[in-house]
Amino acid sequence: MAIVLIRQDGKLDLWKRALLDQFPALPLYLYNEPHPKDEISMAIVWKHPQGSLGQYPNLQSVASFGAGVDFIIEDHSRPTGIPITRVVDDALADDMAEYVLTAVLGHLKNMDQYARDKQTTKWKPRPYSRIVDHTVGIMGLGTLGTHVGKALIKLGFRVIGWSRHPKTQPGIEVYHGAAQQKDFLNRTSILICLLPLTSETKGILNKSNLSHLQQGAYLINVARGGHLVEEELVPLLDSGQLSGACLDVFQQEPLPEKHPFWKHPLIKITPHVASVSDPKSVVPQLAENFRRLQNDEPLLNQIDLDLGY
Ligand code: NDP
Ligand code: OXD
Repeated sequence: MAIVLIRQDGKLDLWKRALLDQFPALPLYLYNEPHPKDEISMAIVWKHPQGSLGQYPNLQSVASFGAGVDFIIEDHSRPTGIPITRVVDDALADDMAEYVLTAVLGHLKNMDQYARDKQTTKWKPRPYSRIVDHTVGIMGLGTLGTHVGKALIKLGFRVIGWSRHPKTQPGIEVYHGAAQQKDFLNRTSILICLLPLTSETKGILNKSNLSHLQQGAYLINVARGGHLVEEELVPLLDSGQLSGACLDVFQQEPLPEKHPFWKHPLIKITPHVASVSDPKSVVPQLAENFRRLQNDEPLLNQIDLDLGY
């Protein structure tokens, strides 16, 4: 039994070193080096080449290097029914909360506008809003959404959430399911998307749904680019239905140079860095799952294969 690491973003060696530093005996191969395909029982992947999982006849589990698994679900070359695991990690959740707090507070105090004013040496005080003026709505109240919600509550924000199943979360009024989506959106002045990308959530940030938000609402998408219908965003900004958007994820990454989002003054762009898996912190759960696989024990952080998250 052995592990193959598959990612194409230049971080393969970093992860290999991190795994072997903490677990020197792990039988580990990189996908772009010669390796015995029939020995591979676990693939750890991040945006791997689609179809590449089909080369491993004895694959027993696929692990995501991150929290999301959409790119694994999409790869139908993997053996059906094998467990898929994802990262659940305190550092990842803290990083996400810090990113979202930065975006939210920057929006309240017009920080993007002042950055633009600086470029034209414009001295122009602008009206700002306060924490008490806002209701933050979090779409996707799972591991990360809940952690972000708690951080916002600590600062005094009114926080509401939306999930698939009914749930109680102290300090957060939770809406659930399609039937309550509109009521949730109606109350929201700052929307944070922290949903997994699935067939049900694809395109959920569309003109119709975003039109239910409070007039002048602010959008923060830190989930996946596929949630946003990109061509519908600019008209919503230009009409004033949305006052701005902070986007960390895009349908195509890197965002193409000619994409209209780059030049739009009300769109803040970051290059998929809201929270990045930290090898030191994440390696123990990956190694533990390999141990469990070898011992035929249930794996940590498995997704529900039917729901796709
Ligand atoms: P979880 O699986 O813990 O939470 C997902 C949440 O979404 C749950 O509350 C779930 O509801 C809800 N949900 C799923 N489908 C629906 C639906 N159809 N209708 C309503 N609610 C739904 O995921 P995480 O919090 O760990 O991560 C969320 C996403 O964040 C990841 O999938 C990834 O795409 C993204 N991410 C982005 C990063 C970045 O740097 N930009 C970094 C890390 C993650 P319920 O609780 O009822 O099941
Ligand atoms: C993740 C991500 O899913 O970084 O972990 O997007």
